[in-house]
Amino acid sequence: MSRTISRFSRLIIACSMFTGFILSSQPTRAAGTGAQDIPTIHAILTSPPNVPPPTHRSSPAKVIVELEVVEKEMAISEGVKYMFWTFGGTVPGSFIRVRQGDTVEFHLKNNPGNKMPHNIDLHGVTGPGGGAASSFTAPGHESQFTFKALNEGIFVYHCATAPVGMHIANGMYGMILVEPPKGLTPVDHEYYVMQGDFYTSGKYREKGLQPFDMEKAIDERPSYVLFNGAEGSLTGEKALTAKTDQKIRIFIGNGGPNLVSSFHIIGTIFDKVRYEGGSNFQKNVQTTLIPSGGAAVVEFKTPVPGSYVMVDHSIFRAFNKGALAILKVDGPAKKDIYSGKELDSVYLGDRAQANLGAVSIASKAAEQGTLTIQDQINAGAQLFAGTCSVCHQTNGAGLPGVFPPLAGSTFLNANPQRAIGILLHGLTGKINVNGNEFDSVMPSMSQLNDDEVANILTYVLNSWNNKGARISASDVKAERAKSVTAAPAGH
Ligand code: HEC
Ligand SMILES: [Cu+2]
Repeated sequence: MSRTISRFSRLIIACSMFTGFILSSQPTRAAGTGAQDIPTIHAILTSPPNVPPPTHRSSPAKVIVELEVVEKEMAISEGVKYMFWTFGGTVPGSFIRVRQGDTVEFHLKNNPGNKMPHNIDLHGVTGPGGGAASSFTAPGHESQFTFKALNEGIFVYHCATAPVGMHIANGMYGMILVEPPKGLTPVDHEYYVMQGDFYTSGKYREKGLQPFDMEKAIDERPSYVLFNGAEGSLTGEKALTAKTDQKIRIFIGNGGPNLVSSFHIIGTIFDKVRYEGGSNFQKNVQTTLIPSGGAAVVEFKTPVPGSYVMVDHSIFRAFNKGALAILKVDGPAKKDIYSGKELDSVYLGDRAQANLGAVSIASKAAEQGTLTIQDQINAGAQLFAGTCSVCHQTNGAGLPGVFPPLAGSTFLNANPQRAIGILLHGLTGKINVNGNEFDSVMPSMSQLNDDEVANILTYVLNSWNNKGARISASDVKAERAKSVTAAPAGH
């Protein structure tokens, strides 16, 4: 689970491992720089969620930054691909760390395999365009410009090549930290997280390679709102980690292009927030606002172990567009502070799973035309856990008088195909299940795609003494095609 670090910094790490140094770059004397003979240093760049080590310097240096723009296809969600444009091969781009007073010699390279010209506007630069005009670079070329880091703070950088919104929407943003002269106070963990909104022509989680949708972007109707560029980039095995009582610092940015983030970590209170990335801080904060093209530094620790869910508290974005990440804190229970009984699954939904392995196996098999009923059942089991079990319970038994049982359900087994309509349109009114009357409301689950509905129902129909039918994605498609205004399944 080693996280990828840019080629350049891997080299540095390799060197420092051999020489036994901690991660820090080797200063050399700059030849002939005139009056000020300051050391020249190659910046260590890291991929998210990693942050380069502190500069540990008490005086300014000349810092060389080499950043390569790479256009590449990556997963934006399970079974969903997107052509990202990146600074350093990741979304967000490589993290840069310098010190106030440093002179930064910036090299922007545009990979020869790329199709588009790009440039960079760093919000930490004082000068027109933040570097944009001087860094405009065609594929296969390299630009160089130099700036002095006058102000300390955490700053967003982004591409500013027309159409600017499209370059940012495709993932072209990252952050540069300009340390104050005395550095930041030491902590146990520093992490790098950035939110972004994404506009695919398909709906949320619609499978396959999804093109960018300019109209949705202009209308500010994202299909995804994500931390670190992909759904699940910070959950399961990739969750951020810490131990109880450790000090955690997160550099949290927002690339936009459109949305403002209401950043919150469920179950923690930020001890300190450097709001808007500035030099003042606020104490004891629940939710902090991160403007588009802005950032904050949040610091906290937690004495209580468990999974902490990071969200954009504009909450549909978290549960229906992907803006959800996990911080896993290990350590002994602290019953005096919190009694226990974790409710992760309620918050996480289908993301509570470490990864949706069975779901991706099923979606690959469906693409290749080799989908078996067992693939569907496995995938359906994972999806049921997050989508249906809150009401119908993990064992399908339901709750008396409130949620009808799916286990051995006379209602379900009498007409399995009818259940497709129930999932797509919801169900209200009196029904009789296993001799008991229910008169309640099931909300529409129409956010599920055709494969998901088919797999969930196939799982349900083949579990808990149900009679074993199989539902296909084309059955669901046909049902969805019928007018949505048609009455839901009859009782
Ligand atoms: C928010 C709670 C809730 C969720 C989530 C939910 N249901 Fe339901 N479901 C209900 C309620 C309530 C009813 C009964 C509605 C009525 O009384 O008309 C129901 C009825 C049903 C029925 C018909 C009755 C029966 O027991 O056979 C089926 C089938 C069903 N749900 C399947 C599902 C599946 C599959 C999912 C997940 C995709 C799901 N439900 C998610 C609340 C829920
Ligand atoms: Cu660009």
